[in-house]
Amino acid sequence: MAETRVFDNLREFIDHLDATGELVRVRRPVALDLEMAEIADRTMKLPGGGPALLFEQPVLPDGSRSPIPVAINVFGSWRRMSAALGVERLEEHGERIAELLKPDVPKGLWAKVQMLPRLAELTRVPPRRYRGTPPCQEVVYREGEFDLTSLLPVLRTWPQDGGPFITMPLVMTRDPEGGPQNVGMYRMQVFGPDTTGMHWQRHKGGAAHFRAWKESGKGRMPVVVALGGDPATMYTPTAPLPPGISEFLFGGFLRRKPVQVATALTADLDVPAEAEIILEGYVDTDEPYAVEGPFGDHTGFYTLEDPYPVFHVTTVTMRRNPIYPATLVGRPPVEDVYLGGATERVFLPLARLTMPEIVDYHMPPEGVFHNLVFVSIRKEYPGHAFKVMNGLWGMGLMSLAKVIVVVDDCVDVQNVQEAWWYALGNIDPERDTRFTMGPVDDLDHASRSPSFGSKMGIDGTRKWPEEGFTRRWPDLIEMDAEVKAKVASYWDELGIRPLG
Ligand SMILES: Cc1cc2nc3c(=O)[nH]c(=O)nc-3n(C[C@H](O)[C@H](O)[C@H](O)COP(=O)(O)O)c2cc1C
Ligand SMILES: [Mn+2]
Repeated sequence: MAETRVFDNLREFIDHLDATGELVRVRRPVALDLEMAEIADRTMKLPGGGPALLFEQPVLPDGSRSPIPVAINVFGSWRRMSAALGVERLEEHGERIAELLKPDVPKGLWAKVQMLPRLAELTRVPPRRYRGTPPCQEVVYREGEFDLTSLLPVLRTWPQDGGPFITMPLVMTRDPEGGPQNVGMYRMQVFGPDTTGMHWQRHKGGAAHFRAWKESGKGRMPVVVALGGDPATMYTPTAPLPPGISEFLFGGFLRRKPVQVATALTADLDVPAEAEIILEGYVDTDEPYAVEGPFGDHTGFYTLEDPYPVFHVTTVTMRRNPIYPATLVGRPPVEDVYLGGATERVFLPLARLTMPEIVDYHMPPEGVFHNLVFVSIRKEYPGHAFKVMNGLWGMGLMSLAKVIVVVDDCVDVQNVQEAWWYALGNIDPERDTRFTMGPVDDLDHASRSPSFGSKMGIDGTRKWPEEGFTRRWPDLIEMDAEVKAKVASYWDELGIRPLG
């Protein structure tokens, strides 16, 4: 495994991107209202995802300059996403997880000794408490001393958006009974000087905690939001970790170095000590919801107005010279392709734990994560493709998948054209598709009711006689290995190249 750098905070990561030619500093003043989003969108749609951007002179809606620069697209390429997670290839983390999940304790002393590094990795994982005043609490604004609408350079990204939205927050909550805290990335619409929306959708960790607080009758639920942190930790709230698995623990695992945490000033919640900005406050479970949205969303459509809880900010802490991290959410492809892509690679071994027949899966950007999942399997029995679909529809946030297409292991599902070619050629549509029902993503604007709808499974595998296929199934075309090798040996001499 290649040794790669571990970054302790966002500014170190940005300096690294600057030094390696992955960052463009935008020095001219750029309006936070729509203009910055247009630059970000043009950048993210460049081949390979474009560079990271640091806007040094964000212009607030009243025409004044914010002293806080805005970082966008820091995760927006495979190279940057890998660097953020401390690896050269994202698959390395999948391999590390697969290694940890191996159930066998080997026999023999030497084999046991060889296992030790695997276990030592885990002792380096739990978060550590920062000693002294953490960087994220260098400056403190108490109630009445701040106005979010001018303090933070928050973007309004699309013309019909209901207002400015904080798009890259780490939202920390805890169950009223205690236990590990959750960290999720849920957008926050800035409503006023000290209030925002809290857009945790019903299937998410924050929403589950909210329901538990409401049931407990305890009223105000403490919520703390971090902006920034080390880049691995900044990614973790986007990952579909099972409930109860700590994002900070996972961040430490990815970094191979503990996440430094500090206790928030007003709540029993931990924050990444190296964050740029912290918003502390509460959601009052007895307060009526407020209208959130519309918001130009991951789907490429606007998510319409919907009622969501209100986050009251009572304290803001920050570094002396903070950087404000943001992302642009919108029509694909944007930065979330790489955040979601990292999750796809890192979580493959977990899917394989219960379904070892899965060779690979892929959620292409045009499917916006939940709309389309390609899966390749080693088919071993009749109906195997349907077994795998049903398994995926029962697995965490994968349960939200709208269309699942299963193909054989010879197909590279990362190659979407290849996956469609194979699946479409192999189906008799009536025989090989099935519909079922289940929870769907809250962002789905087509489902019959919010967050509930139908699903389609497509069995694109080679059909077996036991599945009722009585005709002869043809072989795939493949050239003889010998002939291929012969032509390959003199191919370059022929001068056959792509035109212009
Ligand atoms: C840029 C970005 C913005 C997101 N915004 C939201 C959001 O507003 N609401 C939401 O429920 N999920 C949102 N998500 C998805 C969640 O972060 C994701 O489902 C995560 O797994 C939730 O973590 P949890 O299981 O701890 O709740 C967003 C993801 C990204 C990458
Ligand atoms: Mn979680």
